[in-house]
Amino acid sequence: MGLWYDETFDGHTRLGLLVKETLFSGQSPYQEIEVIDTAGFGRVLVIDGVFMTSEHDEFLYHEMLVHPALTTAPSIERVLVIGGGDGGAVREVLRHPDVRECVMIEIDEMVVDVAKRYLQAIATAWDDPRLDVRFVDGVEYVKTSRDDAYDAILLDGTDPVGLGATLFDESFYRGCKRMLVPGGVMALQSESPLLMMDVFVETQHRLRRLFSEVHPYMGPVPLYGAGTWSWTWCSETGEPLRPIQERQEAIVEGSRAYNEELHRAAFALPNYVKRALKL
Ligand code: SPD
Repeated sequence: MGLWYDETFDGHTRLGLLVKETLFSGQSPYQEIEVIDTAGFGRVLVIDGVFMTSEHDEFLYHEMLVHPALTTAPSIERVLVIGGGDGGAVREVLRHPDVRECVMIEIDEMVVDVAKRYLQAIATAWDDPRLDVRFVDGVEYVKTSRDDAYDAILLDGTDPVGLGATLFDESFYRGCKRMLVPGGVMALQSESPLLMMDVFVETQHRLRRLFSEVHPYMGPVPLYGAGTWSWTWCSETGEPLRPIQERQEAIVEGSRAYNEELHRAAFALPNYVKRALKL
């Protein structure tokens, strides 16, 4: 039979991974952190019993969080990532040669330490001189940061329960908007419409009250919530389907998932989502 690790999504659905070995298990001041080596998904980071990222499918999540925003923002010299302690998002940000500075705000230093030790296949950009990692609370950071500080902001948080819930607050989004330059782009992970429709819809409503342009997009991430995942592109101006061609071409080369067609297709929403959003 072997040892299985199950994540229970909503009390009546779970995903189980066959564990070859538990590589790390520890308690930080904030959360329980584990790294398991699995037969199907390679090494998997688990926080408070929730699968966060896996060697096998992390590219599907991180490339789609980062590149729709960074190929469409007018400028991407200064980029902020909030969360993302596994390092996958900043790795993708720093593939863009136009990025001059990437600040990553992660509350839990242990997540980064663990990623550096056990998730080297995912977290490959720690030594990039453009990266500035700060271990502070994202909510506090946003409250105290200056206006117009960033060209693009990426929110790579956990699910909206416990520690991660504050990264879904309207006041937090308002602070992020204030930190964006005019025309800047924010993208965030916005949960699974299939499994967490209420959270997805409420998130869209909060964002729509703040930004003129709010565009959810979708893609597969087998590790999360029954496989269907969403992200949301937000800005005051512009639109997500007008990527800057040279920037996009440069990043498609070398991406495992992201390309021009996928960028366009991801913003085509299925009817059940359009109806839920009254689009
Ligand atoms: N259900 C898990 C959702 C996790 C989303 N963020 C993962 C962080 C990966 N960098």
